[in-house]
This record gives sequence, structure tokens and C-alpha cells, in this order.
Amino acid sequence: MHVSSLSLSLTALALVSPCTAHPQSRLAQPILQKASDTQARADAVKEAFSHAWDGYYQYAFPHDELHPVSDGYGDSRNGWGASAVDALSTAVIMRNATIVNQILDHVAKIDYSKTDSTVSLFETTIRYLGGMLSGYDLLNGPASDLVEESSKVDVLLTQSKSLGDVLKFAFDTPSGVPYNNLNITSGGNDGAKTNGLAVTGSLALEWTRLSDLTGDTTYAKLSQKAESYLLNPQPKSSEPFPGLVGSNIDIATGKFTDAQVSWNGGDDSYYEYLIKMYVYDPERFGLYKDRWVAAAQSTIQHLASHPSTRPDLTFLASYNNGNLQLSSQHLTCFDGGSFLLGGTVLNRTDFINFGLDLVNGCHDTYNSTLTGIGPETFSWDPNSIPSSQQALFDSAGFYITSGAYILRPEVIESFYYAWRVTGDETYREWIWSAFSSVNKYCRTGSGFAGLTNVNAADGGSRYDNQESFLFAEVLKYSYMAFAGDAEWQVQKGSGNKFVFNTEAHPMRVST
Ligand code: DMJ
Repeated sequence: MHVSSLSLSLTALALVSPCTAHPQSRLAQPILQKASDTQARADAVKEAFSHAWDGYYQYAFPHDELHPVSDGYGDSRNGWGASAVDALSTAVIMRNATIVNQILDHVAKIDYSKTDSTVSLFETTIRYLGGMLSGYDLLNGPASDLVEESSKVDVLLTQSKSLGDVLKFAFDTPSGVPYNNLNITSGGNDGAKTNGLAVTGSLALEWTRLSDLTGDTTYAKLSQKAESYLLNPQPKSSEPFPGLVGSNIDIATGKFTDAQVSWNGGDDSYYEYLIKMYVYDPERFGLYKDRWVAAAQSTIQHLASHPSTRPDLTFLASYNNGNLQLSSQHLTCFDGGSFLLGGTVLNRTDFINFGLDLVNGCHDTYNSTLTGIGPETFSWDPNSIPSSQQALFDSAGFYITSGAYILRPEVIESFYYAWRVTGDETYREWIWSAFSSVNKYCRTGSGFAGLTNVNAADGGSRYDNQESFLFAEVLKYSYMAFAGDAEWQVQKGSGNKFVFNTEAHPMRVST
């Protein structure tokens, strides 16, 4: 479905696509048009958020995450209350002042200088730093009426600066490419020789915002120095196609150590941030946009792949040394959203259409399973199909290599971009269908649990873990699709006032 053929295909799709879905949506309703139905869906997502928050607050707060089967807790993100900080911007957008105040009271008490476990620079940046900066931007701007005492909001920036100061030693390397795995007590690291593309290249948004808000340029400079090696990749062989680069960077020299290309986990948010930095500030980050455009064009030319049994579908293959691997991931499904954002901001219909093709492919991975939720990894390589999955490959164009679902957001995230950019109700239907499946299969008495097998009738067994991105991403993108327009929503064209970090925390664009 392309923009140029949108009006013609709208009616047909609206009637057909939800009905070709997984079994439980065969009875799906026609496309909703009434505002009251849209409101009911927004309310249903809010209810799911409150359910998850109440369970976390009762059984796990102020630890990092709820164990939603045993009603226990875990501290996989250094014990600073990751779910609380990750939930803040969603609670603001849902206008839940009670939860917002609970989280602000918690943030004021966090001591980011103390933890017993290894700190991930990337995860801490996108969840904690991104969560706090976003809360600060929202509560200082369009949601300023939610909190009466401005000092409680100011703490978000003070704590962001404290966290940046704790983490900044990571960049103290010969090249400026940071270590990712840190011992913040000793000032040490894990001794890695290389750092990954995504974890190096998904820091600039948060660290630049921190500098812009505090007036201290240190953080922006550190993150942009690290990024400079990615924007000008050496050796030349590490860029097999214009804009598409290898996966690992030597921490001592800043040179790439390979030329393996993909949009999969490990590489993903490097590409995501190239265009988002341009949205953040087109004056300062024009080169980032040029690199995204080059990567996007090369991706269409060299990585777009169509399953032999479903040539109508488009997935992204990965590339290494002349070979294409015909496999992909749930994580990769942010790609449609990235093409749609770049396409609308740059007014490039070709990118929008390719983004919609990618969204359609990822929808197929949801639409074809028994739960209506897509798998963690899948393949369309016709040479290694397990016989038990031949029928799935024949009808759906892919087979499952890991059937897990750990509450990831990427497919719903790209549906959201498709909805915002096209206004086509079909994409809201897809969001509603995906959210309904998560609500049905993952919900427990205290929250939401991952599934071991999305293509088993009941989803298989449950993982006793609730990742903090359930709050930050899944429920935020689901909610925003049914909520009214607002300053923080993604806009069609170039008028965005906010840009979402890779954990779905909206930051105000540079003014
Ligand atoms: C989140 O932490 C972020 O979206 C990140 O970019 C990828 N992994 C998870 C969600 O799957």
C-alpha cells in the first residue's frame, strides 16, 4: 500500500486486513470512526498502564522491574528504579498526576553514584537519562499544569546532570569511542577492545539535550566526538554501500573492525538516531541527515528482500562480505518508523512508501501467528526451513527462529508512525489488534509477562519478567494512537516539536 494509491486502497484494506488476521481477530469489527470508540480504546490502554503500575508499585517499587508471575522483583538496571523512571513520560502523556508525583518523589532519592552491578552506558542513557530529560521537557512545557511545585520538576535536570557526571568517564579513551560496560565505583570497564554500532551511535540525542538544557557543552561534545567516527567510517571497506557501515568499532582507534551491515539489534538505533538528530536540530545535524539518506537509499537498493513464497512482502536482509542473510528480528521492525519519519520530514514519497512496505512486512509477522504477536526472530531463507514450519512459510512468507515475545515495542512503534504520517485508520486497527493481543496473552494478576511461543495457542509459557520498556514504549505508542493531537505527537511534515529517543521518551527539539 503506497501513498499514491492510498485513497483507492483505503476502503478495501479497512474491510479486509483485520479479517485476514490471526484467528481471534477474524471477528474483528469494521474500521472505527466514532470518537467515542477511539476514546474507549485510549481508556483501555490507560487501564493497562494503571494495572501494570499498581502491580509494580505494590510488589517491586523502587526496584527496577516487576516479576509479574511470582509477584517478585528484579534489579537488572542497577537498582535505581528503572521501571519508575521509564514510566514517567508515559504517565505524563496519560495525565496521571498521582503516578507522576510518585515517580518524581522517587527520582529525587536516587543515588546514581552507587550500584553493585555493571552499568551499561547505552541502557542507562536511553532509559534513565532519556526518561528524566523527557519528563523535564514535558513538565516544563505542555504538561506544566500536572505538577504544582516546580522544584520537583527541576530535580529531573539536576539528577540528569548527576548521572551524566557519573557516566562521562566512559568516553575517556584514546579515541573518544566509549566503553559500554562500566564499573562506576572503580572508574573501570570490562576491558572490551571494541564497542558496538548501536551503543556508540545512540547517545548523541540524550547527551546533546543534557548540554542544551544545562548550558554545559561537555556532554554534547563527548557523544558527538564518539559519533564522528561513525559518520566518517574508516577503513573505507567498512562501508560496503554508501551510508551502511560495519557493526563494531575499535575503542583505541575509532576504526571499524568489520563490515557486517544490518538494521538488526546491535546496529539498529545508530540509523534511527541519524534522522532523529536532524529532527532535533537541522542546523547542527545536517551531516547526520545526509548519512541517513545515504543509508536509506542503499537499504532500498541492497537490503530489501522479498520472500519467495510472498513476493508482496518486504523485509530487510543483512549483508556481510557479498552474502545476504535472509533473517530479521522484532527489534528490526523500528525500520518502518524510521523511513516514515525521514520520509515525512524530508518530503520524500519514496521513503514513505518503502516505510509502509516495511510496516506491512512486520504486520505480517503479527498477523500470521496464533496469538497475533510477532516473534523475536524470523527467517525467509528457503534453504533451511524446518519441516514443521513449511506451511507457515508457504502462507506467511517467513518461519520462526525464536518464538519469544518479551514485551518489545518496535512493531507497534512503526504502526504509530504509519498512522501519524498517513492518517490511514488501518494502522490504528493494527495497533489495536496488537495491543489487544498483548493485553490478552501477556496480562497477569500484577502486570504483563513475556511469552515463550507466540505461535502456540496460549502463547506458551510466561517469562517472569516485565521489561521497563512495557511502560515506556508499548503502552505509550498504543495510547498516543488513540489520544488527541498534542505537541509531543509525531507530526506529518517538518513541524515536529518533540522527537522520541529510542526508548520512546519525547524530547523537545532544539529551539
Ligand atoms: C528498548 O530498550 C529500546 O527500544 C532499544 O532501542 C531496543 N531495545 C528495547 C526494546 O526492544
